[in-house]
Amino acid sequence: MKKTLIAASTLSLCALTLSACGGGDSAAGSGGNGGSDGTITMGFAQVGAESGWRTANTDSIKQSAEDAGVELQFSDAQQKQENQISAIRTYIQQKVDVIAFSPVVETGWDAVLQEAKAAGIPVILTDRAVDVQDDSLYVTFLGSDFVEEGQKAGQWLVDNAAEADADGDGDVNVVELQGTTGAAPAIDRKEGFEEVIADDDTISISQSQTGDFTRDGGKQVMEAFLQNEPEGIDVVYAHNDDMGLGAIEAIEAAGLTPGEDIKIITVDAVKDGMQALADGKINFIVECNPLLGPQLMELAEKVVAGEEVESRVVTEETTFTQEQAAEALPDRQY
Ligand code: GYE
Repeated sequence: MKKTLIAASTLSLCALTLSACGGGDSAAGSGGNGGSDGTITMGFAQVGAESGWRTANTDSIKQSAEDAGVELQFSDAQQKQENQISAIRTYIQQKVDVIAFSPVVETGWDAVLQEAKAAGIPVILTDRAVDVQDDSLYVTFLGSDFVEEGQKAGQWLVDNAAEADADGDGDVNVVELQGTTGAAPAIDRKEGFEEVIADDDTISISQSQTGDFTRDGGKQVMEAFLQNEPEGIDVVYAHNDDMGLGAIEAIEAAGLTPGEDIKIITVDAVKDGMQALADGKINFIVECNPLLGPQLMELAEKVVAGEEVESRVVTEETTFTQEQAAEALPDRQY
């Protein structure tokens, strides 16, 4: 409440004097309140261009900024935390009205977020969460519930365990392709999946490694998994479609049939993944919506205007079987 009052009075002062109104000592709602013509400047520090999901996410943010008349400063960190930190520092120097970013990993953000707070620039987390001591270092977090996504993947496997046991030996042997080490979706998708499969003692994970959310990474790690266990892998659980698509290439190169000899579960539901699902090469996909741009711009406008926003905004998502993918594909936007 106090924050709203302070922010509201800052806003009316700005309206009266039409000054730049930068500065302030709280992260929430005390940014530049837009330029003198009301235009909001947003600095966005993107993770990279590692996957189809990320490309769709970047397109959504750029398009929504244009639609909302938000002036966007955009940077691509090539999956490196130090690049993201220096982009955020540049945005602080430029005195943007609001900073938004999708943190490549969860930890190591305290210092730079304190600098943003000291400069009075509000921060919105999109897509991925951070692990910081002080939650007032960001205003809100817009993105999926990754633990729930992992649970949905695990639940499909529990429900289809008998069918997934392709070699019929009574054990469902899973290999896991993890996302980027230390990233929120990698940590949480693993946790949610493990929690649910723990209920079924026929299911276990024999090998688990990062493929860094890339197609190439998924392919290489799957090749190694197959070398270690030429027989007996029943299921691949990939933390995104791209790694699952890479695994398909490795499985086919080993003379096996993806979707039959080895079942594949992935997360994202981007077009290429949905096509492979409809073609029978993937067995189940948990959706993760990358179209966060419109909600991000709405939140940014509110935050810059000093309005209260929810501290957590969760995106709504579904799941797809092979039949559902074939039906949904023609209208799929990404
Ligand atoms: O699932 C993956 C991307 O953070 C939700 O990052 C995002 C993940 C997405 O590289 O494909």
